[in-house]
Amino acid sequence: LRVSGDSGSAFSLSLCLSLSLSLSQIVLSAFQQQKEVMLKSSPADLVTETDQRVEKILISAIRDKYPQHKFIGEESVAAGERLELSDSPTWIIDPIDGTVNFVHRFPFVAISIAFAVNKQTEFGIVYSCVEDKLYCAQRGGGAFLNGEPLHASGQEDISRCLVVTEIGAERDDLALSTMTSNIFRLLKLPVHGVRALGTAAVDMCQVATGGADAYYHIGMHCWDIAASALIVQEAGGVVMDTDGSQFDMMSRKVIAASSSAVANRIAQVVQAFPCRRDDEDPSKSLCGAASN
Ligand code: LIP
Repeated sequence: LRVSGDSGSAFSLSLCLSLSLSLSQIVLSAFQQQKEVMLKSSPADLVTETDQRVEKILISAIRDKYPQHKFIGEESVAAGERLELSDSPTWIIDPIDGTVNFVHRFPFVAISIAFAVNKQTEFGIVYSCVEDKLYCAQRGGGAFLNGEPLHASGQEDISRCLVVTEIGAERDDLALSTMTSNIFRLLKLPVHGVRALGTAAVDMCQVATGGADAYYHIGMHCWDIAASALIVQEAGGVVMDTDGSQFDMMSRKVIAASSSAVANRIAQVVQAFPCRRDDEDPSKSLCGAASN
């Protein structure tokens, strides 16, 4: 892997690469074990002791080196920590993306780490532990899979696209009907197919490899996609909001695609159900955005 940039960012990237590789050993040894499963926002939004342990170790190791830096971690936020993306150097962490997969031993689980300064992602890594696939990108430095350069497919014809999305953790009627009708409308375009791996981070990285031509999701969180969004952009892909506006990692709505033509065509077809922004006060009512 080519680590470029100033010594600070190069060291930070090297640090999180070695941390994710060593922490994957904890994920992999727990992967085969029986797990105690806890619920969060819905019966399908799971967390295990391993999620919490990996995040604690990761944040503690980074904080030792960078005590002034800020953190947005999935399980820290779940435990009540305030979620705020400021201009400060901030690490955005999903310790196990694909926790339902992890619980069921479905082999797509990833550690996702992004590093942002002035609200701009400087580098991101997604380590798919069971596959031993390390996706990585530095802003302006390209995207790589296990050290090999990545390039999006460049596909511009929606009828020749393989599209990836997610079922999500929502189980209310509106979210489920919106999610299924989005898939129905895409299949009727038609597109070649629709896939879902159960981890937003690895899903989105398939667009960077060219193995998929688009990914869209409503309801995911910033930690699911902060790293993979940069990986797609650095592989020559396009990332934007499902309403066609500029990508906003806090909006919980995203399209990543091989080209602007495909991204815009998907934005015309998919609708978003109401969901609270990641940086919105949890006590406030759900945000609007029932449709684009
Ligand atoms: C998961 C996402 C996935 C989504 C799940 C869940 P987690 O993240 O990666 O795309 O469908 O509902 O949000 O909770 O495993 O880190």
